Amino acid sequence: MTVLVAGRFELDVATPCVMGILNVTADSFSGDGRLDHAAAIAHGRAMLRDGARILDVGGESTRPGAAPVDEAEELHRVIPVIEALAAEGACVSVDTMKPSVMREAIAAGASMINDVNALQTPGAVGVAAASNAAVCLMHMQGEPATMQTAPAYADVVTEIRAFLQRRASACIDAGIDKRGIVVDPGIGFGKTPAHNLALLRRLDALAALGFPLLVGISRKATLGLITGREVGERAAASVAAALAAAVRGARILRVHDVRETVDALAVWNAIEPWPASSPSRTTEQ
Ligand code: 7PJ
Repeated sequence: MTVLVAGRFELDVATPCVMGILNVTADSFSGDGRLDHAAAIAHGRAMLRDGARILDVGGESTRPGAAPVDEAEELHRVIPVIEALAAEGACVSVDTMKPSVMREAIAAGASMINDVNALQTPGAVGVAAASNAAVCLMHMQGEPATMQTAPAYADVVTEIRAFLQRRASACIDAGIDKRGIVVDPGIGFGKTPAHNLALLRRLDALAALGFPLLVGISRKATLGLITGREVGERAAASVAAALAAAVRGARILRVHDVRETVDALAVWNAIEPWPASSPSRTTEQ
């Protein structure tokens, strides 16, 4: 499966592409949150210029221990940003767990729902099915407040693969277009560094589900552990991890450092084209 249908877009994911992270938060773990709408919109435009194919707009931090954000505040943060960037022709994803925010974001022009809770909140699947937005189904063990306390799996790859298959089937049964489903192992969401590395080594097993695979490891703690670097100094580590994920089958890389990641993918692609490689592009229907 090489085309992802997301709202009015058809994204060619035969070659890996980049999703730029646009946090409209005060407490993002990576320290890049922007509560000011104009600054967030400007950053979104810059990521598009740098080669991002999708902008992932989020108003509620899901980092371990983050404070929840109420619905009105989340809407206030993300809707103006989504509206502005979608109106300029961007393929915008909304990073939220709340069905009401999903609905408003789609009305504002979002083409994709990125839910770290894999649309398990009551009402979420219905909102997605009633739209033509793509969905990213991410695995998380536990919930953000407590997920890093004691993550445990009998077999992390098998369990996550089964979970993603189950959620994708539930979405298809509810009427969501299977060409709009993306799956994601959820690096760092109820996982130890060893779990994260095991998943990255076996991404092929998740790619085999047949849905485009999204990986988000940008600036995460596992990279800090490996390099000893603070969160603001993990760009090189993030690019290396994104490239390794792409080589193992990831088709969408969710990153902060868009330009660096796009360049790294382009160089890899020039040396060692991906199977059935064609220039990655997005067409608007
Ligand atoms: C992820 C995400 C991820 C998806 C965050 C951060 C922490 N969504 N939202 N996958 N991580 N789909 O920005 O690094 O890995 S929040």
